[in-house]
Amino acid sequence: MARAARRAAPDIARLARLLDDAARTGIPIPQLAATETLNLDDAYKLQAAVVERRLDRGDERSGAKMGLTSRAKAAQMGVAEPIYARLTRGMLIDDGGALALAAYVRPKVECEIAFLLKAPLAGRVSPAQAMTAVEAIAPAIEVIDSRYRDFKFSLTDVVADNASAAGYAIGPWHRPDCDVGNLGMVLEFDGRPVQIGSSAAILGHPLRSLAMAARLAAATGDRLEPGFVILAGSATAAESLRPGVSVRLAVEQLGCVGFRVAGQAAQQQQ
Ligand code: 0L1
Ligand code: MG
Repeated sequence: MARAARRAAPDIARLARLLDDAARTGIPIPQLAATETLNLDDAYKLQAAVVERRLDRGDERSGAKMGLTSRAKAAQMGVAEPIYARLTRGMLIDDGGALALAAYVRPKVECEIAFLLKAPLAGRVSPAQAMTAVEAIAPAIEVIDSRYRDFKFSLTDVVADNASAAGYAIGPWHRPDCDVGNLGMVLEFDGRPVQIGSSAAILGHPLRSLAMAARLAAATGDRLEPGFVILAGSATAAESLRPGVSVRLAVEQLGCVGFRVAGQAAQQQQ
């Protein structure tokens, strides 16, 4: 009987360099899935290697994010469960500050809830157990930006690309004594609503997403540490940024967060 050919191990260091260079230069690359056979484990290893390159340049870990947490987005990608990725301090955009478009390929924003941890979280925990590790809760905007041409990717591509994580802004922190299960969220561009949703769209309750982050961190060899910010995932579809626009997210009971978009995207300048 003919034996199945053994799959060659992917060259994680080479692929990490490709993705990291694309993120640094704003010049997108073709999908890895077109030429590489990556499984989900490979993709998470590649994600860790890409982020490690940032840390080697002096950036610091600041947290983690969950992606594809809304039913619509998961169905669009054909995935059964959300994905996990890493945040670094270099991705932080000041609330009320400016986002320099030139640093991105084709950025979009998402409406999120952020948790600040006061204790480590790992493995299988219930949403209620996850809550005991939360120091504070805030409204947050995530900036996503695919390093692949035309924002086209497979599931393993997007996991390897750190789930398109590219930036985040955090609004005022609140004591975790309000229920974030069903809060109204409105995203405005220049004062006009462009996305309206509820935090209930984040896996039914953002705390479920936090519990899942703990499980996926452990499963992918990562750790959720005290002081980490965890973005629970978007309550709405992502909205593309354009030059000059003022972005503001208002979340019921939690207040607002926002920034201004300055300059032009790297691709538009070529
Ligand atoms: O944070 C997210 O839900 C985005 C996950 C990656 C998919 C995308 O870039 O649209
Ligand atoms: Mg997101």
